[in-house]
Amino acid sequence: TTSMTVALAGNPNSGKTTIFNNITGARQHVGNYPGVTVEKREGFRRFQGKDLLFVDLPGTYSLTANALDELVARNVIIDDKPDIIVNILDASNLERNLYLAVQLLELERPVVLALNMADMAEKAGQTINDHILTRKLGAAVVRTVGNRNQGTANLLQTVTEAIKMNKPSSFALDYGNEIEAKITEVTGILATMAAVKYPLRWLAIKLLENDQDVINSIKLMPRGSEVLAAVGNARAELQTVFNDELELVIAEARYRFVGQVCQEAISYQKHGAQTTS
Ligand code: GDP
Ligand code: K
Ligand code: MG
Repeated sequence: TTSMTVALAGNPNSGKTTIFNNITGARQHVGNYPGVTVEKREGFRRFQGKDLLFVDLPGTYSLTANALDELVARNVIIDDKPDIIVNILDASNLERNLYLAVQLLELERPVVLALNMADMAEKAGQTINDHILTRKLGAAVVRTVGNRNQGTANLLQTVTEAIKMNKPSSFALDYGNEIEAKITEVTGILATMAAVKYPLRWLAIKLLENDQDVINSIKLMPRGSEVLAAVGNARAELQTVFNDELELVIAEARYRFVGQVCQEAISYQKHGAQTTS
């Protein structure tokens, strides 16, 4: 029988490898991704009678085509289609970590959010409302403290349930009327093309961001030039509207969304008002 695949994604130093080790113990293998020197770490865990294959993806802050680690991380998700992505977040730096989370959610795979470093967030006087995060992002939230191996069983339970539900992320950040109109237009063209391996909305956004990796692969497809011409026109129009590079406008929309989520989901205790030491 084939095992289910769980990809661990997250910012560098969010505790991914710690949690990977907590889960897989000695049952792991380290190699490289084909053709590149990026480390590939895989390990098995049997849970409730099922074998789970865990893949520790390279740590990244974003999923652009400008960095090899980021490209490897997103291509594993797109090409290998892990049954679920577990996004390990440093809960004490939630805003910065959610910037990657929204990009993972846009890839339309099932996602579980693990708020790791829950101890550090508490020490900093932060209270994070899981329900608001789940409502805003459409993904289950669990808490872990990786270096104390806390929350591991709960994470495995939540992952197992999410695999059973097999519900791809339907998260869609609202980029505003002008950009959304162009996303719809480009998605419409992409939908009529054969054998596009990417999630279409994600692909349309990446093309509008001038992502060279997806541009290169679309170029090779039948009617690729038609799509790229439409994307070029859309970019030119939008850059006139915003008077700025479209990739920056799109990045700012993500930052703005993440900022709003944090404003709603995190409350801060006054210094010295903490009940724990
Ligand atoms: P990675 O870069 O995401 O793989 O992060 P690592 O697993 O290497 O962890 C980075 C550091 O954070 C290590 O020193 C871990 O021991 C520590 N760490 C991991 N999880 C936690 C946690 O929940 N709380 C605290 N305080 N430290 C943690
Ligand atoms: K590290
Ligand atoms: Mg690591």
